[in-house]
Amino acid sequence: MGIYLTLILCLGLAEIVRRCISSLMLAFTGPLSKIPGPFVSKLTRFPWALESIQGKHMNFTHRLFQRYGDIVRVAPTTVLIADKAGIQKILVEEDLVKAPFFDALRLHPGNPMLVTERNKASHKSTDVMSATSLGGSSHLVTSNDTKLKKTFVSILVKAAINGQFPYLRYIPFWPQPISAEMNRLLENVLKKRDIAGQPAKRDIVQIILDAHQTDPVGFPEIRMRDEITMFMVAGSETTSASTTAILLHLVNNPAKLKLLEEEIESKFSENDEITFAKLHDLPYLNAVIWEGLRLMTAPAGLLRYTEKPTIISGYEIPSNTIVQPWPMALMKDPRIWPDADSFIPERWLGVYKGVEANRSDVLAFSAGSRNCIGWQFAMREMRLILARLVRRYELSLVEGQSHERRYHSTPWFVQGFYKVGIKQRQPSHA
Ligand code: HEM
Ligand SMILES: *[C@@H]1O[C@H](CO)[C@@H](O)[C@H](O)[C@H]1NC(C)=O
Ligand SMILES: *[C@@H]1O[C@H](CO)[C@@H](O)[C@H](O)[C@H]1NC(C)=O
Ligand SMILES: CC(=O)N[C@H]1CO[C@H](CO)[C@@H](O)[C@@H]1O
Repeated sequence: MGIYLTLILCLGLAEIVRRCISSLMLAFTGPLSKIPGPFVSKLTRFPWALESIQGKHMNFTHRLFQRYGDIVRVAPTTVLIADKAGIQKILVEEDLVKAPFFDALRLHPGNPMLVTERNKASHKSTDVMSATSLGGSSHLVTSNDTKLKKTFVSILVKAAINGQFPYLRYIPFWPQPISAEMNRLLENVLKKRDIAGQPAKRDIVQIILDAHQTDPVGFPEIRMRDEITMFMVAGSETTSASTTAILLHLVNNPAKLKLLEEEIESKFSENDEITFAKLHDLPYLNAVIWEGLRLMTAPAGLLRYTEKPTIISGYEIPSNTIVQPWPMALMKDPRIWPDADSFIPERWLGVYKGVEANRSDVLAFSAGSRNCIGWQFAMREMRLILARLVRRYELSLVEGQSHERRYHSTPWFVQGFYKVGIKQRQPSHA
């Protein structure tokens, strides 16, 4: 008996020693050891994992980049990149695969989904742009129901936890990504489809349902349900948070809001005239949207992965490293944007202080083969909401509100909403 116990203890000890040595080797030898970063981050990913889960890492990373430069090692095998060339290389030129993190984001373990697919897949053939709506969920943008928003945000938060600590979800009773509330929402969408399903509705839900009907084996029911759920989350919380952010900047900059009002009123004498098609080319409206996205819609979860050694931002990155572009740094980089922290739609209308703004530097929708599949859809939706709101109401600032946000896949407001004063406009001609 004693001899077995001793043997087990020895083996355990040997394993601990082996792990310590390999952690030390990883920390202090090889190409990653040359990348600047906090000392503890060389040894453990815990501090970074905690920051990511809380979604508070914007301040943290801001300090890191100021201290260490454009490339920082935040965990033994995770590197953040803040410079334009480096980010461009990761997302576009090398178009690196998504990190293993995404495997853990599946709503049901083992069940593939578009968003979590790691390799460049044929998935982009999905004809999302021909869709006209999200299937009844986009009314969330104007809904006052913060409970619903919380349901969506909770999926993003759980995803962040599962991504960092994938084994947790196998603990009995550990909350699963899809809550009962989310399931209820999905059931409602599917039920409505059964009743009203006759006319050919070209929305995203229908596209997914059709995919299941055409190929029930290759695209089984569970996949269909997961994809619809994911589209509801990916499409509505993001669009609503971005629209809110743009409105926030408008009411905080009344002179800019006035210019937008003038543009909308010069083009449309009535609210009903405002349609997707007519909104496409309004210069100031588009400028306002891009500027709002630039300031507030930096995604935090663009994790990519090296499968072979790659040079990024002047450093050799070995294979099997997570490389994480940090768009917030780029989108507010004073080297790229004059008056980087100010809301200046004019920079999108021509040369501003010697610089011409470039949409490629606003990574709200990411870039490369895995960019946002719904970005043009979201743009159309935001144009419509903003134009109609501005046409119908006088908007004003409600003072004293928190602007605090958390960043998971995309940002969200801690208080769950941002209030804007509204007053019905007087008809312009009596
Ligand atoms: C303002 C609104 C939106 C923002 C800021 C946004 C942001 C993003 C970002 C940053 C990514 C890329 C993640 C990465 O590179 O790893 C992404 C991917 C995605 N988005 Fe959006 N999105 C928005 C609206 C939408 C809408 C309306 C839809 C659906 C119609 C949608 C569906 C998706 C899907 C399915 C992906 C995954 C694509 C892939 O994995 O290849 N998004 N989104
Ligand atoms: C909307 O929600 C806010 C915050 O929960 C609440 O104060 C307000 O009364 C609600 N408004 C309406 C019209 O329900
Ligand atoms: C905008 O940036 C992209 C990507 O860096 C670059 O290819 C393009 O030439 C730029 N456009 C302008 C007008 O500078
Ligand atoms: C760079 C950055 O995000 N700074 C923020 C850090 O946190 C404080 C308080 O929450 C904000 O006011 C800063 O803007």
